[in-house]
Amino acid sequence: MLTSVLTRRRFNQLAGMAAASLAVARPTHAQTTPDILLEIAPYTLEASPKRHIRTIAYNGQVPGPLIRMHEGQQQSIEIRNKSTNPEIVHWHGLFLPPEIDGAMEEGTPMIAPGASTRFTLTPSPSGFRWYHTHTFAGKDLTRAQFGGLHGFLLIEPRSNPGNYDSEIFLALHDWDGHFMSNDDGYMNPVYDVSTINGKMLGFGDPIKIKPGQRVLLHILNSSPTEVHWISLSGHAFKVIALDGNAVPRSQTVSMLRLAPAERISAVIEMDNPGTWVLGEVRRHVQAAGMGIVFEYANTTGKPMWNQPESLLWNYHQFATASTAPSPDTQRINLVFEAKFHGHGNEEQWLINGLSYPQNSAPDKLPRLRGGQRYRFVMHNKSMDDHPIHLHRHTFELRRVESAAEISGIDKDVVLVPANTTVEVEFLANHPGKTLFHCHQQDHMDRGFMMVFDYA
Ligand SMILES: [Cu+2]
Repeated sequence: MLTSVLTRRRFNQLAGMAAASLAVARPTHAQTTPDILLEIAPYTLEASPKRHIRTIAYNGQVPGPLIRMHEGQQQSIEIRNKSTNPEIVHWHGLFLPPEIDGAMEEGTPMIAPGASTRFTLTPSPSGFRWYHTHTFAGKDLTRAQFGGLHGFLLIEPRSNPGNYDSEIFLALHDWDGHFMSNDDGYMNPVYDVSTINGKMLGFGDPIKIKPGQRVLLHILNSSPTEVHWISLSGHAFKVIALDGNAVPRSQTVSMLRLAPAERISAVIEMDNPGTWVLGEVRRHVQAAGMGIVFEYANTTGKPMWNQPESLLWNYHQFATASTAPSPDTQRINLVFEAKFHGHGNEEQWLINGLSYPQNSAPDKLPRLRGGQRYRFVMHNKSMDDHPIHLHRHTFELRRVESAAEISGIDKDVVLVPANTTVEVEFLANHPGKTLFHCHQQDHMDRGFMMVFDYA
């Protein structure tokens, strides 16, 4: 308890510091070397020799550096913004105070161009997390999550059985987006280039493996807007964790589905020597570059791609049958809708009839109380699927698409398909402002956010 109090005071101090540096827009000169230094600066990504993408990156690489922390072990962080726009870094999946969580809607200060910020954080919970920018893109489809500001974050557990020989981290991303009007008149981003770890298929280094290895794959969908379906030809995935949290029932599948911001950890038995493609199942997305080559030692030849046999994906397969719903859980209805502004125009997104920030006014906001367990009953009354993210908390999937109640799947993002209802439960045990939003950048930019607050 004492540590958390001290930490909190420290955070407040540091939040003040960051605000000061925003005002003077001048780098903070640190006396000691931080544990983690992130430098945000313009960068040209070579997705292939013919595809150069001018973007913004962490430490001159896309994805940013893989950050490993140990659960509960305090880390000092320094972020330098050498770009020309204010920036902010969100630590996705961690339980951090709102002052440093990395959303301006929660009160984390933005870092002005040329300025730096320093703070400490105590990482929890363990598992596969990530860090990314949390700014506004609007009509500029090179900014915010459309760009290169994302990276892997692994919070090592206090003990790790380590039933694998090597770990591989892969990030799926889409680039060079432009808005296109679809049949119903809605504007959606479409992309010319898709990459895994910043490279188009055939242009990155192959992943070298040895027969008999057990590889633990950590895969992140950092796409600004797109759901992706992934398969590794000749192999299957034994899914052990969703969004970094162990699933109650591991299952072996031939294809993974990842909505924006979702992560999957899976073990692959490397028992089929050859040269294989891991890639997007949809042909046109793989043709745009979303693939990477797995190459066994002493094999040559053209990488092989086979369409997976089963294209089924659902969350249920990893869950256990439900435990009885706890009687003291309070239900909160959240209705998602689009307000259409006419053919070729961008729609506005509404939660319970209002966009952010109107929906988060004290008289409109569902009231939460610390220590209480809640069930969000999310009714998606739109024609789009939405990857819904709750900051600073983990929720448990309880019902997906009107199927039977389930339990045991803890996540921080859930895809709520069009015209369905999804129910999740969480314990309100991280007081302060908490951002709830659709992780699709163009949707959150057009009002699909809400900020809860409780003491
Ligand atoms: Cu959405």
